[in-house]
Amino acid sequence: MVAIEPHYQFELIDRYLIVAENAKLPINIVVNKIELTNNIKKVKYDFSMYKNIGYSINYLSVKEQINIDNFKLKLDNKTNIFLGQSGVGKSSLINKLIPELNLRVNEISTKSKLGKHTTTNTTLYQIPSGGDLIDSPGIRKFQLDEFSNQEILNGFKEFNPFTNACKFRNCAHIFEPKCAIKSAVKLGDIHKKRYQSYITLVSS
Ligand SMILES: Nc1nc2c(ncn2[C@@H]2O[C@H](COP(=O)(O)OP(=O)(O)OP(=O)(O)O)[C@@H](O)[C@H]2O)c(=O)[nH]1
Ligand SMILES: [Mg+2]
Ligand SMILES: [Zn+2]
Repeated sequence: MVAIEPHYQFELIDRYLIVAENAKLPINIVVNKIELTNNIKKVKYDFSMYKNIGYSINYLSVKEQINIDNFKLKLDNKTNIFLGQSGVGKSSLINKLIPELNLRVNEISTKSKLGKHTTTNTTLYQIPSGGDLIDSPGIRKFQLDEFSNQEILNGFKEFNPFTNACKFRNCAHIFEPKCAIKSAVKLGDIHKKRYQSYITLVSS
């Protein structure tokens, strides 16, 4: 889950995707507080990169009740976990979906636009009609320390069809010649931003 405020960051989204892909979980990307943008076209353009990979993007406003009922249908009778930066509205959304809960939520800072780490524990709540919602604390620095470079690569699922076509079997897709991933980036089959994100994450 990301939001217009605090403003979404692609590298952070990619970190969440790596975790979820490696856990082999079905993924929904949620963009909350959509009523705060005056340029929805730009927002949709930004997320077209993820849509083209095959992720489903859900534009919501918990505050203005936009798209909530539609989104709820995707959660019914499943166990769902909400991951995202502090202040994006995870607890607010869960409150909207299970109104009798009344979870604590908190204004984001007017100055930094960052959340205040209101939720401190990961807790599972049952949807009365079936299914569960798991609220989690917004993680300040989402580290991938325990992930190998191969696992990071697996998190970029659109790279997968190309990896066998590299000249070197142990290609890391960074400095090697005749790298199929790099060719795909040049041809526009892999988005430049995603490739840059991959390089940053495997080098850190
Ligand atoms: N403008 C606007 N504000 C929203 C929306 N959804 C939630 N908020 C506000 O965003 C702030 C943060 O919401 P929380 O639900 O506490 O965020 P959280 O993701 O649970 O944050 P942590 O528990 O700190 O990880 C609150 O002031 C909410 O009222 C929305 O759709 N639009
Ligand atoms: Mg919370
Ligand atoms: Zn390669």
